[in-house]
Amino acid sequence: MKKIYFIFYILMLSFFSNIDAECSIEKYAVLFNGGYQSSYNYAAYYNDMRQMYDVLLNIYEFPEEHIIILQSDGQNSTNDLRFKYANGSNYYVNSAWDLDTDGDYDIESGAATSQNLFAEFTALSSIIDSDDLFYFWATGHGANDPGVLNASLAGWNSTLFSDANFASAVSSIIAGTEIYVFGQCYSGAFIDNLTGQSNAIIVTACDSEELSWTWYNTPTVQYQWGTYTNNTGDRSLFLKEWAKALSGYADYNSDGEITMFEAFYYAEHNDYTGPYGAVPKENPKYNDIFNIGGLVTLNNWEGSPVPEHLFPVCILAIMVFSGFHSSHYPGYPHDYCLMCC
Ligand SMILES: [Ca+2]
Ligand SMILES: [Ca+2]
Ligand SMILES: [Ca+2]
Ligand SMILES: [Ca+2]
Repeated sequence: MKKIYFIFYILMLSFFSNIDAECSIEKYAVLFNGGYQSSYNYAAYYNDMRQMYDVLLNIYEFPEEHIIILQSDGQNSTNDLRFKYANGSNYYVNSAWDLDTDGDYDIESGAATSQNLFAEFTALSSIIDSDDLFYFWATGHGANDPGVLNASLAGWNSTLFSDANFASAVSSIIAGTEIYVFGQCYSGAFIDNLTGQSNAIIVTACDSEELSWTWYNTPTVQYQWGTYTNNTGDRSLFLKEWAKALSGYADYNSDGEITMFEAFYYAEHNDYTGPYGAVPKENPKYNDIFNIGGLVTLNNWEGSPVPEHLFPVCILAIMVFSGFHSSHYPGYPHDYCLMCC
């Protein structure tokens, strides 16, 4: 009889440890600067990347190992980044691999080709759980493909990732909430392909038939690590405002959280060539068919373990909602955890 009790005890221990693992709410990001070729890989994109990485790492505390960065030619020492002198002539440098200058390389060794991006999505699809947050962000170039609402994201070495192929690749990633941010030209064309992703919020710098814009004529000033308010230096106009919004500028209701909706509102209204700014216009787009953007933030993904006194509630929830996964409301991790355990 004691043996039976012991086996039961082991089974229960195993059960609870599984609950804990399944309740682990984690956040993952892929940051992408395809660059296309060295002559098209403007300093603005590199600066966009450094700031986005800074925001995720230091403000939202994404684990460093959960931020996958594909940047132009990867860890290849060939000069790949184009700057302009004040007289208009170009010069090229090797993009830094250690973006935050802490001594560790932050970018992947492989180049930011469409093939390597596809491989990263495939790898993540077996890691990301249905209670996790997935954040994809891209800067760089885009191509307008034949047909209606068709476009591609440019990768290194002149590779292209079409909107349809991109959506197909990320369809294997099933996270609780997915956020897609595109800064490239014609990026609005990605929205129709991605609306099938569960709990996806899609943000683009421009509409499907529009160009997006960057500063490219501030040759000697690079983005200064950690200074979000720095408006000097080459930057993509929409992505600069998006990063500023997330770094603290967009808390319109002063509740201490910046939702995706707040961030978009700020970025759209402060985009220099946006609908409220100068010409030429880019019209940023926001798609949130699950109506969760007013709740989703990049915070609150600490993977709150279930407090012991709630175990009985979790077990009851499993029995009642067997196989059920609720919509993801990151502002309320405890509520969600009760539903998914
Ligand atoms: Ca290089
Ligand atoms: Ca580093
Ligand atoms: Ca499309
Ligand atoms: Ca707020």
